[in-house]
Amino acid sequence: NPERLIVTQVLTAEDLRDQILHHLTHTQGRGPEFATVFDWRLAVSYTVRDLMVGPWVGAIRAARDQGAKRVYYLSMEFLIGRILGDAIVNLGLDQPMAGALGLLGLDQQVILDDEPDAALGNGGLGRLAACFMESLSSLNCPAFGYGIRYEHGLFRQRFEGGQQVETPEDWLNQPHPWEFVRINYSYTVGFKGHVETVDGRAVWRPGESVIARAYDTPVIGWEGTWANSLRLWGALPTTLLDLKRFNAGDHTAAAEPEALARTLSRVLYPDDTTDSGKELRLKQEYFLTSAALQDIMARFMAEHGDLDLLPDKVAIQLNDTHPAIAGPELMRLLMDDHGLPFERARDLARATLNYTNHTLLPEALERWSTWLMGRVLPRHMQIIQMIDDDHRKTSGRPAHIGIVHGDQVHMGELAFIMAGRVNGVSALHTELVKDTVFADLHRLHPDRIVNQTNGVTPRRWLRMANPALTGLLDDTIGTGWTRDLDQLNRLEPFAHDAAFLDQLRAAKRANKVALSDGLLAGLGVKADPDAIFDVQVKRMHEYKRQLLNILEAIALWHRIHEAPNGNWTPRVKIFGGKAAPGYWLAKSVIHLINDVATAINNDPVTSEFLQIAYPPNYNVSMAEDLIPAADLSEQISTAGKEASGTGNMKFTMNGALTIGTLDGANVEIRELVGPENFFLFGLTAAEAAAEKARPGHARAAIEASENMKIALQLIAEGRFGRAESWYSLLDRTWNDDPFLVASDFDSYFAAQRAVDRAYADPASWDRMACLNIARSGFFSSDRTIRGYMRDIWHAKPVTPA
Ligand code: 26M
Repeated sequence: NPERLIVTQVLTAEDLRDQILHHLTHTQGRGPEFATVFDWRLAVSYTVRDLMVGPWVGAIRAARDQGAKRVYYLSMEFLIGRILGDAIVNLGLDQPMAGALGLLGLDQQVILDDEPDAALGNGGLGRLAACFMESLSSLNCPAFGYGIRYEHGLFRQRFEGGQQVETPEDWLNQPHPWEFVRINYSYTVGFKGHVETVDGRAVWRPGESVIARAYDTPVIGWEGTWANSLRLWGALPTTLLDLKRFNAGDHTAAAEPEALARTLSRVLYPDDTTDSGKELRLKQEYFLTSAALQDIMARFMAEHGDLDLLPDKVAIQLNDTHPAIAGPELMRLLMDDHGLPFERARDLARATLNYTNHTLLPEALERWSTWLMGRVLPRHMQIIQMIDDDHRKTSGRPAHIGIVHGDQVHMGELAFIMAGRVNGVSALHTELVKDTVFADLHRLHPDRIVNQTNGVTPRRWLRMANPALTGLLDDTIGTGWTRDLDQLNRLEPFAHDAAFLDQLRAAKRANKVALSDGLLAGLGVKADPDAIFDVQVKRMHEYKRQLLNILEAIALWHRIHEAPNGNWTPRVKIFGGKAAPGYWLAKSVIHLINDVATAINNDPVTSEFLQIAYPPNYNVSMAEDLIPAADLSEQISTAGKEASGTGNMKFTMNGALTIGTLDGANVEIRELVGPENFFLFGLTAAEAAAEKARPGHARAAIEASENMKIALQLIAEGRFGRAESWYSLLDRTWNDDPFLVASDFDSYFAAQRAVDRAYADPASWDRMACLNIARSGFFSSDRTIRGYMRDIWHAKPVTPA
């Protein structure tokens, strides 16, 4: 068994050096004296990849040989980030690789930083999919991730005059060493055309089609014994050129089949909430779903061949409604290709499919016009109508709920009705899903909605991103926490151990010094490592309330000015995040933060107490640098709006304290770490809903708050760039304030002053930080995946032969 030999033996630095030199010469085609950082990085990557293949092939073979149930995670986004560092950690190669690179005279950090992020996602939903893939492998759960191999991931962000400018991301402009192209795993995906009836069976004759080609990336689990595949589909034309048209002289039309294929997997849609109703987006969603389901059915039929077994052998998870066309598509395959009657197809599909909801925001719920759906996917539109009619008849539901409303198809309702289980992503969110968006469907199907609180992988977000803290943890409680994060509770006794707390502080300080150096070099911002590092990193959105944070900075700045000799706790506020290109208001907040930063950072009166840094182009790799260096985690969304959050969990396990509302998973974080170790502020979800309904709530709250008034006034006076720039923002805050910035302002400002006082007492702060780490074990995505395996997928781990 050739591929297993390599991993079972212990590799020395010399072994790895030889492999790297081998790949440099024979794969990269370079002599060491001519090699660039890129050449070396590829040689190192191929060396590491070689070690993943054995466990990968072994896992695929074991799952097939044992006839195991497979989990299929369908997601339009996988926000992976870099792969090399994570693979080195999971394969346990840290030590010998450091040695090998030392022997070659290479700087490991330089090599790792050369890898572009795989940024095939917008934010939380895409990063969750990536953490899940890693946990599925770490838990030996046989699984495939299915997604799209976007040529261009999430746009890159620059600031010009403080404003966001987007440029295309181009990660595939260079070889991607982690993927294996599978030219024999190709499926045809059709669009448009018409539906015929042949021998009493519906036959869809698509008017156009593309080929979906599989690109597989192994995802190696902790300790390198199992790897699953992330299978990303790239689009290819079915015919390269319409020769008839070309010869007739119509060269543009001749290239038409190629044009669709070239655009389909070209670019990730950069919205993280709103649905723009675009035909290409619908086509992308169907492209992913159709290719995945054809692949799933081909594997299932080859292994089992008996459709009755489908729910026993296949569990499909829909990451939000983006792949919700899977319901009608699976029914189409079962009815039109396999000849099953509607009811059997429906029952099999429902026993196989599950749906995760990630948001309650009404503007984020996907809807397609029946016109567009009928034109792009005519057979699916028929099946959707059949599903809706059938559901009305069998559930006795009231007339006002359902999938098709007037000329709109509601993808949330479609996903719910076609799913065996529907889940929310935090305890609070799941209750709100039951009470709001799906209240009616929940009444009809009271057992369908379940909770699976999100989690994050501790391998990437602790062991890899925070070597300083990892070293301390390993020395103090052993390494077992890496696979069993609950073991962090062994730190509890050390919360009163002064020597340990000093080491904890030293680890945090080392991370802050490294970040401080980066901020100085990259932005010219002077961040004192002894100041509070106060970090808010996430997509820019009104409900996440970056505006609340920057208004607090303005008010604080004003207070410091009033008493420049006061006992202020020095603070560095760090922001990171992108706005959707068409989200005008979110972009205006970016502009405001940048202009406020310029004014405040250059103010000699306050500069030792308050600095603001907003490094552009926040991404997974930047998160890996910022989160381990944070003292304070800003989780300040309007209660009831953030489904879960996952950044909040990463900060907690890296020893930052949270200032936050009772929203999403903050509720569970606070319960677990203890309310005395969490800075709570703001209205509850119920109070916020009531406040919003009160006419004139914004104006009343502003008038009642001296600090809020001052902050708005300073903006309106033009203290941070031209006042006209901020009119819309100010107008919305005074007159509408839909996310209750004003209502929560005083409570937030007071909580921040409590943070100041707490930070001024290092022993107490370090104890709180220690307890946050010790009690964060619940937020491992291993716990989340075990929950899905038990409650939703009924899947079991597999032992490789
Ligand atoms: C929709 C239409 C067109 C283009 C893009 C979209 C779209 C893309 C991503 C819509 C929503 C998208 O993501 C939403 C998201 O990231 N939700 C977050 O999910 C996390 C994981 O569950 C939660 O932790 C966050 O609270 C939630 O906001």
